[in-house]
Amino acid sequence: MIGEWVLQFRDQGYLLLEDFFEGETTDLLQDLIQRHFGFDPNHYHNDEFLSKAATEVIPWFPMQEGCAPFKDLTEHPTLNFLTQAILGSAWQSLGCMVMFSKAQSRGQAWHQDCPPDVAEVFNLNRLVYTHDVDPRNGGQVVVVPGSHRRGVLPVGDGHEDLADQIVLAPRKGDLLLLHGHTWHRVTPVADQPRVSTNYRAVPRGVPLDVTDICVYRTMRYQFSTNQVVQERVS
Ligand SMILES: O=C(O)CCC(=O)C(=O)O
Ligand SMILES: [Fe+2]
Repeated sequence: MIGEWVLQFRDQGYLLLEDFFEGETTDLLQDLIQRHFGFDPNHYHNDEFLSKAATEVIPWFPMQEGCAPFKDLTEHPTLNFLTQAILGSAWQSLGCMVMFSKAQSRGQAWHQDCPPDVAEVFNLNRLVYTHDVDPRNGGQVVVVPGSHRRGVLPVGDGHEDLADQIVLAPRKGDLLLLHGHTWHRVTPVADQPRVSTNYRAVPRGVPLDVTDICVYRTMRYQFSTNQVVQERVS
């Protein structure tokens, strides 16, 4: 089983495993997330819209606050076994980030979590879904299979449909593995807020700040300095 998953991940640059986590685990995390953000769809104004942002997500780093249930998930045996099978031994965790999208927000534009300049220098993104992504509400994850081997995401519009994309609607308890060079985005979100939680990791020897620069279709953006480090034009 794990062997097939690894082959599929290596080939496709992503792997969606349904019902990977137990309901009890994800319910607890979802509850903590709701408490943190005040998860009330009416709480936020729909017309609050950032016109220039390629991506509209509010982050939370619960492990930095010692929130134990998020840490407990890092001890999940199958998750760790699978991570080691993909990354090799002595892989390192980059912690965890909850990403909250308000109602009527733009999702996340096409991006690569880290620059694809060197094939071996990448992160593994392990995404945990604590509620169903309902396609009627948007927030689906769109990926281009095999794009982790296709180099830099082409310049263009952040939410344009690409010919060979596939659209995923992960459900509560699902695990989505994404290679950091895989082209992916999150479609705009309608009336209900959306959350996902990432646990990123890197193989031994890859710098722990590998995801500090994210590649969008219009720019390379550095989070630590909040700066566009490269404008991309066709
Ligand atoms: O929220 C998602 O489903 C995808 C998040 C994502 O692109 C990321 O964590 O880098
Ligand atoms: Fe991403």
